[in-house]
Amino acid sequence: TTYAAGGHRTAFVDNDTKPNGHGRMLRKEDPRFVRGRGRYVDDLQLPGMLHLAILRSPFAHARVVSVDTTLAEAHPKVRLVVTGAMLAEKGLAWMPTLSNDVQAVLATDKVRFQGQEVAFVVAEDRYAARDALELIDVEYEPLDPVIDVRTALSPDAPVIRDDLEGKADNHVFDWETGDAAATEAVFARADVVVSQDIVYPRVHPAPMETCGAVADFDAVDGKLTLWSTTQAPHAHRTLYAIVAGLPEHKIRVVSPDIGGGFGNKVPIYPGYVCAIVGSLLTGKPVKWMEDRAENLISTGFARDYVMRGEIAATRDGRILAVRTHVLADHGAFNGVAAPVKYPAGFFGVFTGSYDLEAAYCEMTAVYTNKAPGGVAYACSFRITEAVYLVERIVDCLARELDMDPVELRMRNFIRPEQFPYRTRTGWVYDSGNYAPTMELAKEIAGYDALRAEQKERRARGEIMGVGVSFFTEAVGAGPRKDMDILGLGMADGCELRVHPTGKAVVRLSVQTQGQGHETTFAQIVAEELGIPPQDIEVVHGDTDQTPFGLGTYGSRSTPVSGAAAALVARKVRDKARLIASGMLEVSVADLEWEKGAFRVAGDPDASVTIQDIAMKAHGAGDLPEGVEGGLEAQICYNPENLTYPHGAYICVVDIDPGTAKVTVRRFVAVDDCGTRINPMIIEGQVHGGLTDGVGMALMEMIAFDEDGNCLSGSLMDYLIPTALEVPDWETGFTVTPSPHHPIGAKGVGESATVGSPPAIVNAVVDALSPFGIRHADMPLTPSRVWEAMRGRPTPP
Ligand code: MCN
Ligand code: CUN
Repeated sequence: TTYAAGGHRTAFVDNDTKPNGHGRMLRKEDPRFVRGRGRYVDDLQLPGMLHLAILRSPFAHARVVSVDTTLAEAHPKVRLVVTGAMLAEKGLAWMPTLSNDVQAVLATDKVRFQGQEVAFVVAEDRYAARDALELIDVEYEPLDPVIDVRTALSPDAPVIRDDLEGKADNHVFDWETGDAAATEAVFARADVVVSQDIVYPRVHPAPMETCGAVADFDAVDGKLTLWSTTQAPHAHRTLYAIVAGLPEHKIRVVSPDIGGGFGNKVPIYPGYVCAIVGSLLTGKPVKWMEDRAENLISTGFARDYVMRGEIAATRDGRILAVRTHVLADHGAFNGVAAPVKYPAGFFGVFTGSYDLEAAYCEMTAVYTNKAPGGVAYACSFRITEAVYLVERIVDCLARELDMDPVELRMRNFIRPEQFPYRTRTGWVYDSGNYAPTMELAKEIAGYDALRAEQKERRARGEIMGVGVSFFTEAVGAGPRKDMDILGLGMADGCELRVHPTGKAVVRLSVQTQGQGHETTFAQIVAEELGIPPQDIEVVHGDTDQTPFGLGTYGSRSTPVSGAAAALVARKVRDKARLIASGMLEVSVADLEWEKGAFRVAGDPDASVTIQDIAMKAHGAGDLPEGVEGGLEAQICYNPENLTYPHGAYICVVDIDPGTAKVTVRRFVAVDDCGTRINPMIIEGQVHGGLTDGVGMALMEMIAFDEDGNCLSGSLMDYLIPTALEVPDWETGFTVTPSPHHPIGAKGVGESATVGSPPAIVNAVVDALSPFGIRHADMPLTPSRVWEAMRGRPTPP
């Protein structure tokens, strides 16, 4: 259901309109996908291709005593067996992670999490490779594992990373932001202080397509081609170049169609490196494709923050300060993908959408015997955790003050005239206008009526809750002065070429995983040049064909590459203007641009279209003096700041008193991502993110037993929502353009995943308030809610 501003249900807007620029438009890529013609990594079949399978550790923590590969090597279809010791001889047993740690490609000394890579087999087919894994005999000497993040730093905890020189504990980093003393002073004089322990459990992005790669090393020209499931082809190529010592022009990384990324495909996994080694050693193309269990157990997890939130306020509901302490579980290797300057991602925006006097966060990150990762699953670089923290704790305060949670938020919003607004932790919010967004959500939801209904239902013994959240995100990393991944600055190239007949090709460094870039980037160029989006081809995901840039994550494609696409189109337009002045024999100053054509001011009949100009640029005859032939341009865009989208969400839940099952009855999401390029795609992004939110709030958790066995290695154990678990989403929008983005657009890809979990949990806690409950940790499964209703602590 879609609502226009003002809260009125709109008739379904025609999806078949063909906007010559921004607007609703069916996705150009979908004819391929709905016909089963997508080209994914696993679809690739190369002549002579071999298949790779990885042997993984059954233990969370164990010494590797010996690895015997004799029987596996004797398997008739096996071409190669590689162990950690063999990689160590070539100096390839360890690789850098995206956060300046190192991670074992194959274990040499110890295994440090269940599912860690120990050896690999390359065989003639996938089945033989898998069979041969069972012929490898590994002797382990089990060690005590560190599973509970709260005891990881105790003096008697086993040291996980004894590979690091002089490492005598499981400490990764300490980090702080804000002003501890100022915050303490505000807390000391506040009327009301509320504190709450809040856990954001470990979850997993679980994209439909697991991770994989095909590596093909051509020994004759010395060139490596790697088709891989990557969200950042250029960054990956440079890292392979550095690790392997190959020049970049001898490495081509191709990211073909990707079946969902959600951050899972940002890191470089040992499997990619194994595939490369496999191809180098066999001289054949080698394919590696994870199965579901491998994906869930061994690849990039998300969240895993144990937080204590504190909020200080006046009695009449003026929020003064927020303070938090966080214990961050980073698993066995620090594989977090975050800009170097931000070891805790953008968690610093935990001050939320509120105008505070002070804020402070203190964080300790530790190693445990669990899979590495840390930033994934529509995280907006840890903003998901930050928003959850502040939106839960604000709700706790509302309860304490006996104040309506919407009212409390409205009273404390940063006001429109305060933008650009510098937060107490140093982030500069570019623009925002929060109250109208919240008002619209209230109106669509019929908030006051819902509260009246809740009262009636309670009187009848029914359990109904209404939850609210309001978020501000920081998306679109760079600028490059502040942000880099391992020294690579976060700016994006873009190239645009208009062919003689007026068709165009735009080349991007970002890579779609389902977000519809082939459509929206064509629309961005169409809006600037007036060439129909159908006539603009988007090329991405191939380092040989696209300019350098840092890739898709943190909803940065529209804020960074989207800006680059608009500016490169304007550059082409500037050149087109020069050519048009020659064609119309007037000075440039006399030309007016009207989407798709230049016309002579005051002479409506004298005009040339962009297509005419393209032909002229390539055609016979003279161009104005100093103008080169061709109609193309390139750019490298370095954003001035992040963009700060916001949103107001309202969730209605019912809880079955007999089974404690939570049903999300309604969900209203009003998002503000500035200028909207394709509203249909935005709605799709929001629907997906809200569904993620239902999963995290009610169903999903990567759990471990005390030995470090991962209990969530299949989709029977790791539950993800389907259409059956979610309501008919009700969405609305407001538009507050970004002042520094050339078309005023802000990112939106992760907004709903960030904003929805607190709304759902707030609704459940609201429903349970008659039971005296102020907080319960996700996922709010029936058993957890059942225990909470009986005043018992959360079961594991
Ligand atoms: N868009 C728009 N107008 C805006 C903002 C965005 O029309 N003002 C459109 C964009 O043009 C793009 C889409 O919405 O087609 C998302 O844009 P953006 O917010 O820039 O996010 P990215 O394209 O950088 O996508 C990344 C983001 C992240 S980080 C995760 S995680 C996530 C998400 O996108 N993973 C996804 N959404 C996903 N959707 C799908 N289908 N699959 C994933 O793996
Ligand atoms: Cu952190 S998940 Mo998205 O940024 O690729």
